[in-house]
Order: sequence, then structure tokens, then C-alpha cells
Amino acid sequence: MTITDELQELRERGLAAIAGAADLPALEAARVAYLGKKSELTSTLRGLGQLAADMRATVGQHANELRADFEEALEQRKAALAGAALSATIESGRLDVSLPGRARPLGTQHLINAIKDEVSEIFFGLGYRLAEGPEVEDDFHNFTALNHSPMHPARSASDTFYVRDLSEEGAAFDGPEPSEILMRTHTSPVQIRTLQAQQPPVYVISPGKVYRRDIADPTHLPQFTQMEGLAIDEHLTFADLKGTLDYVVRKIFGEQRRTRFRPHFFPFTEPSAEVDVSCGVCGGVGCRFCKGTGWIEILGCGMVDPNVLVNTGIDPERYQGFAFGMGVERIAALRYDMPDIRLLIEGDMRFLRQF
Ligand code: 2U9
Repeated sequence: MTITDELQELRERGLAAIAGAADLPALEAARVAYLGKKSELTSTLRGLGQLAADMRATVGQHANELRADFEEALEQRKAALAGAALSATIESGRLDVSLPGRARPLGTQHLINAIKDEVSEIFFGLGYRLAEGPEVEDDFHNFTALNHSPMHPARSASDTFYVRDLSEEGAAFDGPEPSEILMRTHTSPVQIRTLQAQQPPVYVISPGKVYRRDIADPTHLPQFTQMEGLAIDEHLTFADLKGTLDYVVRKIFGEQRRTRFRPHFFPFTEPSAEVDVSCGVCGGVGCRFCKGTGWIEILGCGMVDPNVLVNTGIDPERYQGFAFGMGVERIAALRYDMPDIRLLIEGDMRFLRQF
């Protein structure tokens, strides 16, 4: 075989290896094999000096052409592989916009807030306004202004969560003095603040979270939601209170329901009453649901004690009023026949999703 034939055979092998390189590392291996220092082509070029002059020119020309052709073929293959790699990347990242989207479960309002809003709307329809205030309160607004005697049991540390500011100099968790700061035990202090800030007429509702040192059981929670209301005006009587609450209870539970007012005692109202609604299961004749009485207790109320008006700078000779309070969780439990109000706050979606 002549050198020219050998170069022709090398050309075919080299071009085939370059064209057959499947990726960039394989292409680099082909470059080393056919253009590298130890390649046949390099030794041919190095050996040119030993050839006769006429052969040297011909072989030199062919070998240099072959080197140029290998280099060009390498460049072309490299570009083709890079293009293929880019296409593969694009292909793998392609989005099928016709695929259905991932379903994301939607959150909804909690039943407690839904009932709070529903009852609030009934009062807004009667002209009441929303009053809000702090959940961390002081003794005056939570107890003293509301006519609680200094030794009233609700003030005890076993009924009320007291709060201490531990960032203060020398403060200890069990400080020597009783704390004046507490978690509000009802939303009544919001109404005390309203009366301090504005003169009657006042018609407000104050829904919100309240805190009592109770152990959770089917009918108690250490944190629950209250809806309280207050009306202070000239000439308000117990008849206004009865008419208002009878209307609201029928709006909440249904027009066919009736109400009953039983005498009761609260420190902040006089006279005071507890309000029952006729049983929705038996219509008032007596059944297991109402424990045979035909009635279910739903809220407390009364005429605001004159002492409370005096405590907030309002003249009780000119103004009178009524107040009421109900537990939102209790309303929810009655309306949906729940055996245990703890279900409302445990976050079990199988239960909450029903409403
Ligand atoms: C002012 C004056 C009087 C608010 C009232 C009740 C009766 C009542 C309970 C219902 C169930 C608390 O959630 S519960 O445990 N509340 O029975 N609350 S009168 O009386 C006020 C409020 C503010 C200035």
C-alpha cells in the first residue's frame, strides 16, 4: 500500500470515527486518536523529512489537507452534538399546557367565624356597630368597672389567666404582688372602653376571643368566642331587651322558635336573666335533646347596673340600657347538634368540612 493509499484509508477511518461520536467525550477521544501527538497523521507529518523530495511534496500536501478536513469534521460534529443537546434540554422541559392543573384544596371560613359574622349581621341590621378591644386587659376594665367586688371568685387565679411582663427589671414568673394584667374573661371590657370614649346613645356588639382557666370538656374551652352586646339610651326598658333578643334568637334559630326569660344574677346587670329558646327537636313538649324541659339555654342578659354607668362617667338618672352575652361555640353546638364543642377547635377536617 502506498502512503497515499494509507492516507486515504486513514481519512475514511477518521471521518467515520468523528461522524460516529455519540457525545462530546467520544468526540474528544476521536480528536486525540486522529489529530493527537501520538496519532498516525502526526507521525506521518513528522516523518516527511525522511521522504524523497518529490514524495515529500505530495504526501505533505495530502497529509495537511487531511488534517484540515479532520479539523473541519470535528467542528461540524461538535456543533451538531451541541445542537442535539440543546434540543434535548428544550424537549425535556417542554410543558403540555393542555394537561389538567393540580387540584389545590381551598380553605374556607371556620364555622365559629361564620356564625360570629351571621349573628353580627343581624345586629348590624338593627343599627348596632362593631366594637373591638384588647384581649390582654387590666383588672379595672375586666372586673372593677363591671361591678365585681374585690373578692369576687372570678378574680381568682384559678379562674382567670393573669399575665406578667417578664421583660421588666427584677420580674419573676411568680412575682410577690398579684398581677393587674390578665387575659380578658369576657368581651365586656370592650364595652367599658366604648362607654369611656363616647356618650350615649351607644348600640354596640363586641364579638371576640375570651379566656377562662377551665379544663376543656364537652361544654367548656379555656379559650372561646363570645358575642356580647350593649344598648345605652334614654328610656330603654326590659321590654326593649326582650323584644330585641326574641327577634335575634328567631333570626338565628328560625321564626317558629320562642324565647323564655328566667331570673338570674350577674354582677354587671340588674335585673338579670338567662334566656332559653324552645327546643327545635320536639317543638317545646320535651324530649331527650332538651332533657324533657322543652327549653334550651342560649344566652344571658339584663339591664345594665347603674354602678357600671357611674364607673364609666354616665349619668344613670338620664340613661339606662341593656346588655347580653352568648357563647358562639354553644350556638354552633346547638344548631348542628354537636355532642362536644372541642370538635370545633381540634382541626379535624373530616368534621369541619361538613359545615
Ligand atoms: C357592660 C355592661 C354589661 C354583658 C352580659 C351576659 C349577660 C352573659 C354569658 C353568656 C354565656 C357569658 O359566654 S358566656 O359564658 N354572658 O350572660 N353578658 S349580660 O353585660 C354587660 C357588658 C358590658 C358595660
